[in-house]
Amino acid sequence: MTQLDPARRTQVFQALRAQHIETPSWAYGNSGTRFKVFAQAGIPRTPYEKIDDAATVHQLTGVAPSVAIHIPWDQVDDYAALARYATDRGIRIGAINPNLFQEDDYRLGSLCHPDPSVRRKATDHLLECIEIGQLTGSDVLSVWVPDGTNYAGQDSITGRQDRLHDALREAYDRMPASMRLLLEYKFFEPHFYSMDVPDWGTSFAHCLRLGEQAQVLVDTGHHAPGTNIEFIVATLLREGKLGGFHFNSRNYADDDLMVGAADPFQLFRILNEIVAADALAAEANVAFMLDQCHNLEPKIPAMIRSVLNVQEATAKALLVDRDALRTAQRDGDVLGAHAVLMDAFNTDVRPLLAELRADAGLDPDPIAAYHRSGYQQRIEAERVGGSAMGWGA
Ligand code: LRH
Ligand code: MN
Ligand code: MN
Repeated sequence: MTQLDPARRTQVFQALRAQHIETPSWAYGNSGTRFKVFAQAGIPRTPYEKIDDAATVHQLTGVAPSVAIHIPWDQVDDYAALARYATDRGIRIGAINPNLFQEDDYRLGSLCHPDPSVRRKATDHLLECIEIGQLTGSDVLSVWVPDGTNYAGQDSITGRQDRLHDALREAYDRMPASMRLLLEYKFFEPHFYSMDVPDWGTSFAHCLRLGEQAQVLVDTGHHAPGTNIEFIVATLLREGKLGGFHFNSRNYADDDLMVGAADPFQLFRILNEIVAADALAAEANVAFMLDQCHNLEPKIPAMIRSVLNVQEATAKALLVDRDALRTAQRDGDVLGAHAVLMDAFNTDVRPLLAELRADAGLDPDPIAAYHRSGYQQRIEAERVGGSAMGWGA
């Protein structure tokens, strides 16, 4: 790597410090596949303990100051107290994720269900989550609509879109001005003929109708193989409609593996679009959230690894020589332009990030620091007899 001059180094460090990566409460709990959940030792027994784990990840990495929650998995009696608990530990509550997929009533859908009484129930849940957002100081309602059909003719595609719009409209109109509704899409699963929000275009269309506070959420694992996700990201950024990410890796479907594990180059290409559009800092309002399940690996080190992976991809994207890239692109220098990107991608940014952490008074190696901290031994000793929440229930 060519040595960064001091001014450039400061710029890159500032940009890296400005990026916040949100971890998901559910990734601290036990998870598995539909075949088996392998329980781990030391798993949080309450939403409070999930916050403890998220705060630990933030303490060690310095860039994960918020945790997304999932309702009702993280249901508590007093949400303001939950938010205070988080603040006391140096983090805050991030996105509120409604759960529209675990009720018997939702067999034929939630917000799109043909029966108005089921739609009412699902819409009320969104309203409840908006209230929870207000109580916890969250500014993001992150909606994934698991609805769809399994067979052609099962229901009216258009009718379902109309119902979806009506429900989202009601929720949107209830949100305070400080809140955003992020609409996540997923091309298949749990339904196998049609999903009601299968792609970014459908999400975008709904968000456009709803208004400025509605934006698209890109879960990297929710695309057909071969999809050019960075193209979607660039397009949404142009339209001011990129609300945020659910980062994870996938080899086959919605694998929810650690971000940057399966395809670090894809992650770099995505972050490259973010940096090119100057959308890294908090003011750009792009939420960098993780949405993963650590079925085999220990949860907290896996989460730290994931945060570091996003940070590494971001650092590489920041190292792209934008002037050289523009010149090569303007000159039609195909190989030259590509080489500019690859030079940045092939740079080992780990020493740079170690320096960044040392500057901030952090251990340069957060995973080693975690193993040395004794936290894992402590939670394994303390958290006995706890039941898993979410999928592990
Ligand atoms: C759906 C999804 C969505 C859910 C989360 C638990 O596959 O990505 O974001 O809320 O998983
Ligand atoms: Mn997701
Ligand atoms: Mn998913």
